[in-house]
Amino acid sequence: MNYLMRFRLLLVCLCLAAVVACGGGSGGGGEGANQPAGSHKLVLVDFKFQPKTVSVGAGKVTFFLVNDGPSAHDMVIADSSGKSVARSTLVQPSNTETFAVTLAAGSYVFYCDLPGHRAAGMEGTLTVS
Ligand SMILES: [Cu+2]
Repeated sequence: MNYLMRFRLLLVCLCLAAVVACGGGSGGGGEGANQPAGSHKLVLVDFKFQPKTVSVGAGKVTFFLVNDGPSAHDMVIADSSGKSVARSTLVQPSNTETFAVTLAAGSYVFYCDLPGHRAAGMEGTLTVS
């Protein structure tokens, strides 16, 4: 394990600790939730992801999904063969969701799997290296 991976793991642990520490606090989640440190922000609107080209390091990856459109959306990650490897929960309009997934190096696509959304343009490419 190299230094960068150790650093990323440390960040993830710190994030988890912060989430636990805030557990009994003033609500959390939903609109206005803060982006976790080290996470990759993706904005979901009707009908696209912003950005639609994303590069991350291999290992545990945390996406911070922000639904800025009028419809609910989710995020599915599929490998180069088209096989789904992860799916976020449904993100309601004006809500945010933290979506953590462990990914090996490779080329992936991501998309919203609600009916018609991907066809309307709600997809992107994810490079893990
Ligand atoms: Cu969608």
